[in-house]
Amino acid sequence: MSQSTAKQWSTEKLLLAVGIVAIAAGAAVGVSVGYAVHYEAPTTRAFYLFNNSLPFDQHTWGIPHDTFSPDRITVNKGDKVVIYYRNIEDTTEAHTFTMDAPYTFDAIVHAGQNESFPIASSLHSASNVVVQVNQTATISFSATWAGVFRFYCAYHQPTMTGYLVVLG
Ligand SMILES: [Cu+2]
Repeated sequence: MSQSTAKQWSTEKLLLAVGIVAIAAGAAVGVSVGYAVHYEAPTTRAFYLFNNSLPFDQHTWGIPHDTFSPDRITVNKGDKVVIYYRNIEDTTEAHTFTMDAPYTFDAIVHAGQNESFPIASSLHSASNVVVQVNQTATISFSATWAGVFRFYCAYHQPTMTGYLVVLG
């Protein structure tokens, strides 16, 4: 009896069993780490946001060629969001960063291409900030509400639109 049992556990089966146990253990560790990361304390998440121009004729297509890059910002509820918004136009075209209720933000607009240049303007609890060519804006707010929220450029609709995804 014991001999036949030993026969059943051939090297191949033993390796298979060890493999399955290893995969199961790995998955358990992965899930545990996933939960630990998911429930970690709120943190500050920084993003660099740019305007982008797609290479098509706006008059032919009847829509602006402007878009956001990136056009998705994903955070956890409770995070502090900091967006470094840059107008990298090669023409004298302004863009806005605009959000609808419930989100508002604080924004500091810098006159030059980086934050060391003198401040052009400062906004508190704004829902719209205009950034001229070569200007940058530091936009910050807390991700208080979970859900999917549109952010957009008021001058280039409907194409220059992005979404803030707040995981609850
Ligand atoms: Cu725009």
